Amino acid sequence: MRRLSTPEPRSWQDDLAAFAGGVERAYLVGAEAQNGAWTAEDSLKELADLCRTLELEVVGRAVIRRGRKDAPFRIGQGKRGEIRQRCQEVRAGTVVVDAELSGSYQRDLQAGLDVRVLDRTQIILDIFARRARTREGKLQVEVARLNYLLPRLAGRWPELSRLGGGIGTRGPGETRLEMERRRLRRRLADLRRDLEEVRQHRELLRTSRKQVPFPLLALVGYTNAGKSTLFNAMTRSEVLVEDRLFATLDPTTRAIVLPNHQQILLTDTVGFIQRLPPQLVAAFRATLEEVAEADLLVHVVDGSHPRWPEQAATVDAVLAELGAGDLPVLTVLNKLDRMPEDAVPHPAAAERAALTISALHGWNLDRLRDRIAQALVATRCRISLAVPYKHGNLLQLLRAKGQVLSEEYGEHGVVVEVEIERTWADRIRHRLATGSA
Ligand SMILES: Nc1nc2c(ncn2[C@@H]2O[C@H](COP(=O)(O)OP(=O)(O)OP(=O)(O)O)[C@@H](O)[C@H]2O)c(=O)[nH]1
Ligand SMILES: [Mg+2]
Repeated sequence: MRRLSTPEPRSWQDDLAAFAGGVERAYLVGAEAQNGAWTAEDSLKELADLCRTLELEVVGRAVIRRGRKDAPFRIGQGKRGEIRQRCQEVRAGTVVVDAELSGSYQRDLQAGLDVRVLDRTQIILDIFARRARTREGKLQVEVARLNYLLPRLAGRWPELSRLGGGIGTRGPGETRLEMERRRLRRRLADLRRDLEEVRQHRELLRTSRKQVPFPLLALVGYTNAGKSTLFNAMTRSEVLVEDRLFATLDPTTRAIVLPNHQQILLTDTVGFIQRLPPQLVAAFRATLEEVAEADLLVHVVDGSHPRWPEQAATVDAVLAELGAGDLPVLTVLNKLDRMPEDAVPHPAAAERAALTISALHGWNLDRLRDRIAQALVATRCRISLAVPYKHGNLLQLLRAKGQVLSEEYGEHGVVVEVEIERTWADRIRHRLATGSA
């Protein structure tokens, strides 16, 4: 078995490269009463999928009891002995815990179990690191990983830190830790600066896209629900589709034409998951927030997943957190081909889902296109606005984004009656009110 209590301190670059290559055998440990209706077993199944995405071979699992739902994740001595023995029997070199651990508890467990211990957050961060393709995606993931690592640096060099005990002295351990922290903070500052540059460039692209008078529709949903498959089917593209979690990280946008000849932009986005690590939400906020700029969301749900209502509720919660909670949503239950024909529909299905489809087989996609066109009509409103002459560009925007019904030229400006997307009406009203034309 691999020894882990190596005295040689690992640098954070080693951590970033921790999974590069090699199949490892992993033993999973979950806790009861995890998250609302999710059972420990459901959550462990998802963790197993996450591990497989990293080519970790799952060779066993255990569930620990927890007194209270919000109690910290702790493995008692007896259970530790059991898990340690199981790991030896199944030759597992890694234990993956279905929780986020503090650095000190992770080290404590590692010593007690005599195997490498990883937590759920690390697994998700590593998947994101592998999946990131664009420069922005890569920078964001690295920021998230460094933010995970920073509070966990202390105690990494226990042999050395102990030397730095005396008042006024700075032992070599402490110095090493401080050095490492400084290095990390400097790196974070560099990354943030690079990100800012990339974002300014993207902001330009976004602004120019906004001049295009097409409604924007974003596909959102739980990871592996079939968003990219649907995106490909509707746009005849070949975005990466995989039976793996978080296949898509970087958003892709394409134009499509609806049956009523209306042209729209469709965006494929990153999937969500329960307990999405906060470091990732923070780092990806800018990308994720673009979802909030859509005119309509199509929420793709994997209807063949036993926990789809919980997955859908998770997606609702993340959307609300991103400020997209009020956008109009069209929910579709996907993977119709996998749903048993005689299954009794889930009570949530009728009230939530507008349509049942199979993105893979192209079933009901015509109906989906019609529903999208209808929903887009419903997102439009008729407004009358007085636009001062100095805001000529807003007048142009109104003409581009909406359908102008009448224009009356007065002394101070033009009174325009227009039919337009609600989101655009709000944006233009806001710009008129603040004078930020
Ligand atoms: N049986 C069946 N499988 C489907 C259907 N739609 C998608 N899939 C499969 O589901 C898996 C995930 O599909 P993706 O399109 O990559 O899912 P996604 O929502 O983009 O996932 P992430 O990018 O990871 O968030 C793939 O193996 C698809 O082939 C469907 O209608 N029926
Ligand atoms: Mg995808």
